[in-house]
Amino acid sequence: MKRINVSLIVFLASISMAFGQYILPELPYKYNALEPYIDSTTMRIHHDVHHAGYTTNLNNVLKKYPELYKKDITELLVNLDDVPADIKLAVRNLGGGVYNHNFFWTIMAPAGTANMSAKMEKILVDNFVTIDAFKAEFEKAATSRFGSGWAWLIKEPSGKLRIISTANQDSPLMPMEQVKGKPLLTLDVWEHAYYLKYQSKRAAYTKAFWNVVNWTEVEKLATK
Ligand code: MN3
Repeated sequence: MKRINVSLIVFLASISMAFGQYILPELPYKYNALEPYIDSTTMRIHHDVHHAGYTTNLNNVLKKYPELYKKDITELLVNLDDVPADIKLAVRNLGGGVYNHNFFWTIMAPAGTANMSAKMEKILVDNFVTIDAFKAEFEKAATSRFGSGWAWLIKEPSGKLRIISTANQDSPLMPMEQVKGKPLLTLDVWEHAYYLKYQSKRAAYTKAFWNVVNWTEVEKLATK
């Protein structure tokens, strides 16, 4: 069911391009589906206000250069250096916000519904020695990011998995990032992602996140 929903999001996103605007994808689960780890109110505000805002504002910024609507969001960010200078920073921030949230929702699932398979476990152990070491490094990337940003598990062009963090709405797709790769997993560490439930306890939010990772989706990305 979840897999179908993710495909549906991708399908709807491609339709939207035909109409010339980026669309806000629906969440692939209900607002309360990630309770008690991520609360319903946070999910509602995060998706309906923050993510919606990035999408609307990106569409507004691109009105001046409507040919850019033809690119899918990944293409827009990978080729950020081709974006006209007067809107480049806005596209970096808003386009990053659109892509990062689109992706973030798809790599989470209700607790217990998309557990880590033996195959996925082996991939992580091959790269990080133990699952605990993998989690510790990811948590460190999430908690040590100063201010707002994202923690990522990426697959480098060499095939090696690596953990990084990015500032603001930057992503590992963008040309200015020193370490680039295909995103496999991410965690939003902006305060709007956790403050209602966890207040300043970003580390507790980061640990709770492990309960709602969609390992089925992460494995699919890691193996294709
Ligand atoms: Mn966010």
